[in-house]
Amino acid sequence: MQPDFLHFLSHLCILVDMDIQWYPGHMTKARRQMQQKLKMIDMVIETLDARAPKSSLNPDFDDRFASKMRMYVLNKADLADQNITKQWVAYFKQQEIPCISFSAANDKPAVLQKQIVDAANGFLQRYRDKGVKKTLRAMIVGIPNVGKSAILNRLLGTKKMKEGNKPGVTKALQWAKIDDYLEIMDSPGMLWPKFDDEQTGAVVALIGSVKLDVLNEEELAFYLIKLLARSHPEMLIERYKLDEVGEDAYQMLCDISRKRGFFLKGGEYDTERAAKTVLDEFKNGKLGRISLEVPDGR
Ligand SMILES: Nc1nc2c(ncn2[C@@H]2O[C@H](COP(=O)(O)OP(=O)(O)OP(=O)(O)O)[C@@H](O)[C@H]2O)c(=O)[nH]1
Ligand SMILES: [Mg+2]
Repeated sequence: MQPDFLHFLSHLCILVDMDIQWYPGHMTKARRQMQQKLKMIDMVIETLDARAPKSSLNPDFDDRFASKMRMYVLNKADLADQNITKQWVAYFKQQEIPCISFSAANDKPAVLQKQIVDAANGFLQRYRDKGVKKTLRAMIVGIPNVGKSAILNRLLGTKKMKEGNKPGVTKALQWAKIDDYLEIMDSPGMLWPKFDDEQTGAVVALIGSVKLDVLNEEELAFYLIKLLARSHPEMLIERYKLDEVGEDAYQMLCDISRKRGFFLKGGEYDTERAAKTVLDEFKNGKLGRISLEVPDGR
């Protein structure tokens, strides 16, 4: 194995270790509370990040919500590659899981609301047959920062639910009454105790679903820059006015520091600031529409 690659893998392991330590605490409590409320829930709306539907899919949910109607919302579709998102929607539909791509930032909520009600059609019909108009009660779930609260705000047409571009903003369960016949409970973002592989840890960090310390931020920025240098070099060149994109991620962070005027007091490049900037700009879609995963691989 190339020494460079080993070095790269050890960086990823730092990321993954950190994620494991971050899991307990409020998520354990949230999981217990969600379990208690589950009996009053008819349907579970699982929110995935459209840029990384595979890594943002919590493997614990299959068991935990096995008895409920399920659907997927691929949110932040405005940040993902449109064609790849279409492939993902087709992929989930093939597995007979209702699925819709959505942007809580841009899309009108009516189509999403209809999809939710349609996904529960058989269940609601049984009530209609008895002459009852049932209120559908759903719970929106997903890993942190995928836009659960933002989706509810979009459906409500208000800013009732607290949103923020960092993990762990929603701390408690909270009902959103969309109309007389649809109520959706917001829930805190949930991860699972251990990532299957290093890449999952890195992807989950890139979409802002785990908090990182400074060291990890620089490592993750290397990972992202290497990835983009291969898949979307033109976006790096355009955004950071680079002359060229090379193999050396550290060199590129130096180039970005120079172009942006990020210098430390002694005149050295402030690569820490450049790393933060690249990660933030990716998270907010400033580099362009980028999907990190396609249905049959990354
Ligand atoms: N561009 C874009 N940004 C979005 C979209 N949906 C949500 N956001 C932003 O992403 C960030 C996270 O959204 P939240 O709704 O707080 O995410 P959450 O899943 O509730 O997160 P936790 O409560 O921490 O689990 C916020 O800054 C939102 O404004 C979207 O569709 N597109
Ligand atoms: Mg939230």
